[in-house]
Amino acid sequence: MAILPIITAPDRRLKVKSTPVEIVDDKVRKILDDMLATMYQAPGIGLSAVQVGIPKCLITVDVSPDDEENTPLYLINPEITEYSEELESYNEGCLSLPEQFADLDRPGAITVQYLDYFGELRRLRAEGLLSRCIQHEMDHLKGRLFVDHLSTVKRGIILRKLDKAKRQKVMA
Ligand code: GNR
Ligand code: NI
Repeated sequence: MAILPIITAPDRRLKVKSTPVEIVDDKVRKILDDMLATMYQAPGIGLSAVQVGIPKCLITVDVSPDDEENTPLYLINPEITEYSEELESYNEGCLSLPEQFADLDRPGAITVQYLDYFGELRRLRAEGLLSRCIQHEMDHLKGRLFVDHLSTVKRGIILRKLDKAKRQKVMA
């Protein structure tokens, strides 16, 4: 398994719309294995392939608490078939916007349909952090980051903070 470099904003590659996978073969499973290792190493609770420069509809997720057994989830070609009407607020972060956070409203619960690691069609009802994470990852597949849900002013503040942090890293 390989740890892949995670692309951070601003980068045009993060705006690319991902394309569905046609066949779930060993090549796809190898990407998912590398994504999971990269996600755990980061550490993060989710990762989309586009964040490691592969614009395909592939997502890994694991929202299990640190002190519990890992429960990795692989979602291939996910589609949300149902959103709850109730919105929930959560302080969202992103590995492609390191150390930046903002409160964001999203539907609290979703139903998602996807192909699993073996190419089997699955349906999952998710709520709480799992629902949050899947919606965040599916945004990545559409070339969207969580800051794209914010006002121009709030997005500008975060992107400038990120730019400043990056420049200070170069200087140090
Ligand atoms: O690790 C992550 N944590 C997180 C917290 C709140 C809402 C979404 C996320 S996903 C993020 C990893 C990531 O950037 N995935 O794309
Ligand atoms: Ni993200």
